[in-house]
Amino acid sequence: MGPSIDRDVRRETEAALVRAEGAAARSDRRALLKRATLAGLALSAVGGLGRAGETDAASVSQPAMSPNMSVAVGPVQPFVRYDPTLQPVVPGPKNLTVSMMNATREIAQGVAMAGWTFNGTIPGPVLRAVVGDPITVTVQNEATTAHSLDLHAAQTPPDKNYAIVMPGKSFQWQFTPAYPGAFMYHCGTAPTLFHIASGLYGTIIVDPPGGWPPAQELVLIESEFYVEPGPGDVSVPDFGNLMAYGPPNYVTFNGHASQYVDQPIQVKAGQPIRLFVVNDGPNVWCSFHVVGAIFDRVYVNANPKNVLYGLQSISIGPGDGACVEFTLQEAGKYTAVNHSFGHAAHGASATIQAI
Ligand SMILES: [Cu+2]
Repeated sequence: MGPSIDRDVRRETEAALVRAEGAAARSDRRALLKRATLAGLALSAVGGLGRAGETDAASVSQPAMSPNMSVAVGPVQPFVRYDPTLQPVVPGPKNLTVSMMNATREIAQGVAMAGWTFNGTIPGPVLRAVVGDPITVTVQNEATTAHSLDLHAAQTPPDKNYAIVMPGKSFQWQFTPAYPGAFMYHCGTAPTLFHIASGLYGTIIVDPPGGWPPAQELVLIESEFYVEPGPGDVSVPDFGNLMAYGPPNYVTFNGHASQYVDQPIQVKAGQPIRLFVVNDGPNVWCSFHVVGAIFDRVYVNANPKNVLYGLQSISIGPGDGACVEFTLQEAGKYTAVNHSFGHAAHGASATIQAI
């Protein structure tokens, strides 16, 4: 663990501990400290948020109550299947706008979670660009808590361009992606763990110069949810369980535990499939496999220079991505899973129907 990562972890943990102070029932501070210490986190100044340059994230919109209460419970939005089809892109300048919004959405059949979203959906919209595109990013915070946008496709000082954006404010910056890939984006506001688990995550696909050969292009974003009962029939993110490294309640592809089992992803048999898989975590590893298929080619991080052949599965850690290419020669129902089957049993399963 490098010094800067160590510092980030410590900062997040400190902020988390302070936020948790008001949540006496579930998030006893001493227990959290003990768990954090057992986890080997160096806590030089637990509860101390006064260091220069680190006060903004922690001091805004941090009511003295459970962090769970900082998600706004609203009416449950009607379920809409997240379209796994990847839209094509052409090279050129791009304007990418994301807006943070409160929303209460279904994450599994009959389970609605009050959370935070990019553009109203969990995951946020799939963004796509090409290496060399000049990209203008606009971040609009329409939610009620301070948020930010961390774009893994960029190389930029995070303290400058992954800035905290206050509710009602917006922020704009530019970058030009240098590497192709299937990248995560997420809110980076402390505690990042809580902001990702509350729904603020998505993916940006950066194509190589010249693009990819024709194929049926799909995207699956794995993430997991940790929830506890909230007001009424709505669940809320379970901050205590998150901090305790507890098990997730649901592991999902594209934000819903059973959407592609209930409504399979349809593809054409005998024609190549290119599937971008991004693991947005926040914690769980993905051993991605398609039952009945072998990946002809796997591109680590979805960069065509990182090619592997004939794989049964590909390991994708949180905050990482891959591109898998395969062809389903015979019609039938094939199942994409996280082959760590405890996670498949909790929702990381999708039916791909070849017709
Ligand atoms: Cu956030």
